[in-house]
Amino acid sequence: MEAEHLRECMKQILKESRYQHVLGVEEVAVDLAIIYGCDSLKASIAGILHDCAKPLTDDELLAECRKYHIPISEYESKSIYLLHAKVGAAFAQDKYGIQDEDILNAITYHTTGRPNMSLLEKIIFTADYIEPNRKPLPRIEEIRLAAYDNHIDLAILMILENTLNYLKSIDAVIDQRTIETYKYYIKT
Ligand code: DGI
Ligand code: FE
Ligand code: FE
Repeated sequence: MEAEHLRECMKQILKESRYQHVLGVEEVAVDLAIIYGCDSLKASIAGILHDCAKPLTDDELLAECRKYHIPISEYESKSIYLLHAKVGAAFAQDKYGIQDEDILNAITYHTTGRPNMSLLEKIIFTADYIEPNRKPLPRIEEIRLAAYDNHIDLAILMILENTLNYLKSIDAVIDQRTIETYKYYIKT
């Protein structure tokens, strides 16, 4: 579980642009860990590994779900790519030797979030969205400011609003977990 080794592994399996995204997520996750008082090594490792199942095709993701006995929700069966999060956590454990539950949960919930996220889960969810290599997104400066200025829950709420608006605009099926997460963070 050495960060440099895991980075090297990701460099091998991810295309260059995705690898740059991963380095960006890692860096922002470490920043946020320092700001919010989270373990920065855990943030680093979760950041490096969060998209480790991203290169898989839909068929490969489904095959891995069978292999690891990962349950597939109704929403995941309609948007198979969502499974890169759960399969990523299974790979983190099985291929990269990660045992820490909090790191594994941060990977599992990095796409939809979930209500009442742990600090590390919040950090990875947020860092995935605000890392500097992302193409321009609505209100991104405002979201970055909130995240770096002690208002991570507000950043999470704005990210969820953006994601829901974007998914509605393209008529995508919205995962119930994303909606539950939004409902939770709008109350905090
Ligand atoms: O893997 P990344 O691209 O770094 O980021 P991600 O894992 O957050 O995935 C982002 C995509 O997932 C983005 O296009 C929005 C989509 N997404 C997020 N929540 C949902 C969703 N797609 C569907 N269908 N339903 C959701 O609830
Ligand atoms: Fe992802
Ligand atoms: Fe990502």
